[in-house]
Amino acid sequence: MMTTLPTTAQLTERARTALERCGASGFEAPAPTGQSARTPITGEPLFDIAYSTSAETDQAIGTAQETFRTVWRDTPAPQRGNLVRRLGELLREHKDDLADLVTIEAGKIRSEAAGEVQEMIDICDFALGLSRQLYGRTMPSERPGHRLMETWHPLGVVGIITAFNFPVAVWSWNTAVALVCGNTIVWKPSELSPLTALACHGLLMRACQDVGAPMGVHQVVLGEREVGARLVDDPRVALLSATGSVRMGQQVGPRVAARMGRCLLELGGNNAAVIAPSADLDLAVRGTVFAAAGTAGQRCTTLRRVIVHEDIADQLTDRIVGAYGQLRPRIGDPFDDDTLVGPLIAERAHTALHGALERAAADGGRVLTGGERCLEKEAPDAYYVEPAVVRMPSQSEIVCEETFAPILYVLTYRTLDEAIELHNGVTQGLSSAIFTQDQREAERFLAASDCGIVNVNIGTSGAEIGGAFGGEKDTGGGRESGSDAWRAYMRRATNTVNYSDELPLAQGVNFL
Ligand code: UN1
Repeated sequence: MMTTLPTTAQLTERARTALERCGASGFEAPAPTGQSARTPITGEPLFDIAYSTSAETDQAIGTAQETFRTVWRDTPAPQRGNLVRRLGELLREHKDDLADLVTIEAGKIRSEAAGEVQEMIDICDFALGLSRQLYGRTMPSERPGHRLMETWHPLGVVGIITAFNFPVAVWSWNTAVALVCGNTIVWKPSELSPLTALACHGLLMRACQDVGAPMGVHQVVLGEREVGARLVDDPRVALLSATGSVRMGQQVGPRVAARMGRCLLELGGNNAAVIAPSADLDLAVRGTVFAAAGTAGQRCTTLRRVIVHEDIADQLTDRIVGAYGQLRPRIGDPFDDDTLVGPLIAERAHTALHGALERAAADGGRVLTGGERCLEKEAPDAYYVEPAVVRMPSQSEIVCEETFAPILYVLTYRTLDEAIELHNGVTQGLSSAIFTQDQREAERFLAASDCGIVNVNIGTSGAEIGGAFGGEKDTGGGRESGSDAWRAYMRRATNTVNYSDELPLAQGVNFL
């Protein structure tokens, strides 16, 4: 490691400045309540954070519902778009402030933190355009003098639960789209990233003031799972959009369904890349290393499995291991421009990494590189690790699990059918890739991968906001962000309008 880590005092000051500039203030030194904002850079607490009580959460949902009913649902969509346009401007102005907070709270390296804020700006642009394009269809009616059409209407209060790893972008995908669709929002961010949430809220409140929108359109509630559970169980929350683990989704989904609410789930992935004999190995190596080791392996789109043809397996793994060697001196302070791998979010991620490597070894896996903890002396409460590559003899149980840490399992195949079977042989279905120059192979994979995202000659992570984002199977089936994902945030009404002076019944039925 070539640089020393910043101190917690320096990070606290940097966070305070960014928060104030984003319109969030009043932070105190951490009290011994345990309810504090922390930084994974040093593993130490930054500020005291007060969790929302059940009365406060109840009130937040009530205010959001009231604002929906009295103002927001009747505000024309292009005017709602104007709020999102202003938010996009403020995000451009405060890109560095928010990126600072993302680095401080999630440990992301600078360019990835800035990239995350860029996704927010992009979705605001997208949602602004969308505010004039919430199209319904018209269909030919079977009856004369009748018009058959669909119209789309706001749902009500949208509850958003987000994870630490994309603390601001996932909120913005949901919020920008939900707002132009006419909904109001109650957001419960991860308890690991309350500061970024308060900064986003501050900017959105400023945008509301600037354009004359009601501030009640957005509420933040802070806390752990009990606070999220209130959103899950409250019948006033029309749609619950939740990002996190499969386990979380398995609890949330049935509870929301039991009250006939709507759910949009974006859960874990176990993303794989098939690397075929014809692959451009330069692309394959770069694509693999960024997708597997970027964000310290903590994206839901992180590449966790490489399925490589046996003829090129040794060559490819040697090159990947070589590239990982270049990462090793660049693990550390995420604020340093030379750093490529920042810290894991917390101790439990390190424990999970360690446990997974042990299980992989027990299944006959060979650790080719990585897995060691770094900077332990400098920051005993922070968890920096060398990204690991493990050659596996088979797709054993541990390979089928999502370990939220930088471990890349390498498996080999002989026929494309075999590769596809391995690829689809896990319960998650988020993102997938094939590296090949054979068009037939690429097309076969595009059709056969059972994931929500299927790429050719590009890694599994780093999706653009223009497409619909999400996955199948245990990943939950939800779609967020671009394309027609907006439909999840609205309800559809089918309308038949009779402009004739007869009342013909459908299907030719005669009655009275
Ligand atoms: C996530 O990790 O929760 O495709 C979202 C990507 C990012 C979003 C990841 N645009 O990697």
